[in-house]
Amino acid sequence: MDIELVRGDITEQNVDAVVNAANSSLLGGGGVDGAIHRRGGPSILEECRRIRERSGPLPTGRVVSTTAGDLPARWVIHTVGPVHSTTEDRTHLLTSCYVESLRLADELGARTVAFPAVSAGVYGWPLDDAARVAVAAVREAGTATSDVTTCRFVLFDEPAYVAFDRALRADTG
Ligand code: AR6
Repeated sequence: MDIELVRGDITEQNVDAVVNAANSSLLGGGGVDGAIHRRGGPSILEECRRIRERSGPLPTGRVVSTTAGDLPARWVIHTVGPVHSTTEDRTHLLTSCYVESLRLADELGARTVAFPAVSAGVYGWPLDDAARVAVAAVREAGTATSDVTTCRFVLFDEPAYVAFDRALRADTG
């Protein structure tokens, strides 16, 4: 599996699956979540509502998929990153977001997957650590996926891009 870094907007990526940094309600929010629902149109929220009615709130570290509405992708994989904590190590939950997203992408038959820096915005995860955890998780999970050939990290600003670039160079697999 190839790992790519792109500086840009995740809603503009021509990939099979786009990962959304959602919250447990699945009913939308700001950041990546807001952008995906805004650009993808109301069908994504409608599907999220149905999932929510059927299964309740989505626990941290877990994933569900919907179609991608008007986005240039086939699916949106919604995951809930952990809020960063200074008193408790929640790394395993952040790792789970990436591992479970790739597992679900594989199940859907997605070959290309775009990730944002999950938890690195509103949820307050320090950028360098968020990048390190993300890179290690996809490197590890990538060896177990059969269909996914490309994992693209889409970083919205320069500091995020630099942090992921550094993490990728440090973790040579
Ligand atoms: N494309 C790519 N990256 C983006 C985009 C975009 N269009 N917009 C923001 N980012 P965040 P979280 C970056 O806050 O920390 C929402 O309200 C952003 O700069 O979107 O997991 C949800 O509903 C940052 O580096 O996600 C939840 O309540 C990264 O994406 C909560 O925020 C993640 O920032 C989730 O917080």
